[in-house]
Amino acid sequence: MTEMPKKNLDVVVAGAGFAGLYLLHKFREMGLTPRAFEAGDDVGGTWYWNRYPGARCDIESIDYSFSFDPELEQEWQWTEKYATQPEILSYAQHVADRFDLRKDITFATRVEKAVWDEDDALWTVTTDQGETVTARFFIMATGCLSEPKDIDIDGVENFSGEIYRTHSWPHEGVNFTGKTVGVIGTGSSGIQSIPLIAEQAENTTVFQRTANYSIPAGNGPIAPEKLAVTEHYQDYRAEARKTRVGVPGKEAMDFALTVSEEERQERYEELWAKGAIPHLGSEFADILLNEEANETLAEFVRSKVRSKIEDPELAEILTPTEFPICTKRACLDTNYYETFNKSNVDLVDIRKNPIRTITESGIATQDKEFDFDAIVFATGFDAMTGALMAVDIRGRDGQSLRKKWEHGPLNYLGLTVEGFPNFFMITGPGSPSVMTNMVLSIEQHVEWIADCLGYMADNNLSVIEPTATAENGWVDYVTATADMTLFPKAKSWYMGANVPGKPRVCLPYLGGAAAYRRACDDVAADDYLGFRFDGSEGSQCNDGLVRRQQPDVVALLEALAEMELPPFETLSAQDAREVSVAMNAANPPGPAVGEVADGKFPGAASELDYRLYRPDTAGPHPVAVYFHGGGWVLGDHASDDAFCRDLCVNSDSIIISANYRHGPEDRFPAAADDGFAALQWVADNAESLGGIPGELAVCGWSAGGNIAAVVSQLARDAGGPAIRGQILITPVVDGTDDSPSMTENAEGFVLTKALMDWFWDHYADPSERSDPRASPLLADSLAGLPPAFIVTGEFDPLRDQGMAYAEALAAAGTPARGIVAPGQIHTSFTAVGAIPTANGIRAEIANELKSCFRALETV
Ligand code: N01
Repeated sequence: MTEMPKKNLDVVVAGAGFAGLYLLHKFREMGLTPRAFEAGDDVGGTWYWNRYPGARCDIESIDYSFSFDPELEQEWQWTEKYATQPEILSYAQHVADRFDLRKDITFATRVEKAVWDEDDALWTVTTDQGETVTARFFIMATGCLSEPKDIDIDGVENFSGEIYRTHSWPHEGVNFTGKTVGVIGTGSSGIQSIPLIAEQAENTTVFQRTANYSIPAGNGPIAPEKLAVTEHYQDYRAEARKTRVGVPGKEAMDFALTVSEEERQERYEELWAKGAIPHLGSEFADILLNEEANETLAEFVRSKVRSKIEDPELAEILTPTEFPICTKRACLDTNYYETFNKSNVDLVDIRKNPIRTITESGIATQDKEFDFDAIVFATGFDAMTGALMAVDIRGRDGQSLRKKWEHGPLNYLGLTVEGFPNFFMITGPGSPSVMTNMVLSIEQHVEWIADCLGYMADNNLSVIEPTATAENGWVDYVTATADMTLFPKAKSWYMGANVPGKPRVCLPYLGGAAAYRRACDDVAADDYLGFRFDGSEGSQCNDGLVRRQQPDVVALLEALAEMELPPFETLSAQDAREVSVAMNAANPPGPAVGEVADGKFPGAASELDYRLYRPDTAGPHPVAVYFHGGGWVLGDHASDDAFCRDLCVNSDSIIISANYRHGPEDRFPAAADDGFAALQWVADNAESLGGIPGELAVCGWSAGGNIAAVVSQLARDAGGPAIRGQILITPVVDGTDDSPSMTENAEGFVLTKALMDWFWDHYADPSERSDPRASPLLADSLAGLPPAFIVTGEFDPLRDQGMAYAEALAAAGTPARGIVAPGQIHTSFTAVGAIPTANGIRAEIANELKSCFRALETV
């Protein structure tokens, strides 16, 4: 028998699904007094409520289970690749019984209100059964997909037949034999249930608004190789924690657009045969970032869908086209498409023939009236925030969570909310949650909170709350992460787009489980960065942002750290070049241009290579001579290929990437001399190259920015060629620089101070570094130079010298504009495809180049 709840508790938990169960177990282990309130009559959460026919998990059962207890892991045997709802519910019940958790759960009781009492530092929690308890901590463990979306179709109340909703299916089941059934909704719930409803019902009519991407689950007994992981479960779990999705598997570093069509198809066939969705979007690194790459997978799935449906018209309606694949949750099915080949199954495309109303006898669309014995609504959830906002949660000064989240769920780490002390969410918005294996994410949250409460106990701290700075920083970071992906392009529940009037923000954090875990761990390791604590001995707060670089930069830095490559400066120039070439080969390609042509030009001492990028528009075009980066040691005319393509397309200009001699073989001023020779040769040959004579600019990145700045000065001093503008991207302009950015960003951001020193050592003697041909900032005069646009990154050692050059040019009367790109590093700007958060700056660079050319202004 359930014991009576204690009135004064350490923790109140709302929900007894997987999250609530583990919280109770964990807190008990810590010697705390927890109590959970659960709206259902039993444990299980999602798996208690969603009992519709065909309900299964779309994460394989071995992955979708707790890892916190090795004995529990070993004693539970899953029977199928994808467990059914009843089996998962039995598992939850087993966990509850095994750890004797029911005695701390009050069933059939919903938390209605929770109010923070400032004076006593306690939460007062009220239930729908009229019960009130107080607790130091209040935790919402109510799940991401538990609050149903309201039915937003008129006339439901008029229907005289049976109404079913997939999320709250009758426990006794439903027998559709001999019945005429209408099903509205073709998300995961609809796609799973429709084949089984259609097996029983006399006639089934499916109302589809948006066709979804679904792949066959290939369900059956667990494959022997998967079963084998249970022999080393803990290693397998450790591997899972290092992944984006929380399931071990391939997370590719290569790009759909760089491999051959043949390889792509082969890999997609393998994915299809696997019948699993977690790694669908990570088969190639660009699938979720690049529409063209995404389209290759989407089209593959479409062709499979078409091949399963006999009637071409039906096939067309069922073929998904409206959103990039994986930007809405992909579905796993068993005979979904095949079901539409049955003569007693109909499909109504409600985009073309919208539902007008539910009538007494069925559904009236614009064109037709349908009579049904039963209607099934598989219309989804008010996801991620719905269940949290269903409870009236009041923080400091009576502030309500509903009000605070009016425009989107402000939160820190998806775990906490500023103004709501001692309040936690499990898998809340702002955490990866639904993008991952939920059980793994639940465990991570429970363990992080438990550690945090342990830290508070050890340090006599009683109240925790995130700061506004940390919260705003995290929300921005989550948004920036989403913005670099294709997710905002879909009207999905991830984006809050399925519920009318809901704010459009990306609800989950899309950076993946592993990156998220690192962020949470970094916060804890840094004295709980971004949290304020109060306790008997006073307050403490280490305020700040857990992630200061752009999300793709963070991901890049983390990936590089994991590779443990030897620093360039510890290698010989030759070895460094080889590593650099190998790294370059792994980069995503740039966009297609009209023409790429290689050729030779006379350098200052010998013939040198160039690569010309011509736009796909009618010429002649203005021309920019481009100088690659690589510290005068690495790289060549082709090494910034993707960036040159991007610049060519976006500026509608010819880009001529000219090589130059490198150190240590050819030291200062060889590179500068070759740069000037390239400029002269292009100016002299503009017309034959397809350029507009006189419409000439220079551009360069890093050491190439140095050469572009230097040749601008040389051309001024030599009386030509005339240059319309200089575009300097994180340029080296001062070999004597010891400004703050050189110290602040000395390590950790790819270009280090040590590497910069190594570059200089390979290029110019210390006595030569003050020469303006090495350090253009140190020139006697910066007047009369071409207008300059200088871009640097916030975390670039060369940031301050770049900005100093912009200021010095402007002070000398040369038009100049400098910008520091927030959260970017030295290598961000040329990393087309790999650093999408720099796309905006790349567009600005191209625009600046375009605006240099007078000819274009008059076109
Ligand atoms: O809900 P959904 P779900 N008129 O929102 C349609 C998880 N889950 O319950 O796409 C007509 O995906 C709506 O149309 P549209 C999983 O994460 C997992 O199926 O908005 N139609 C859509 O077709 C999943 O993503 C599992 O145009 C209306 C459907 O209803 C999430 O839960 C199983 C409509 C809703 O699809 C939600 O899935 C089940 C209207 N007024 C669920 N309103 C597994 O583990 C909505 N629709 C396998």
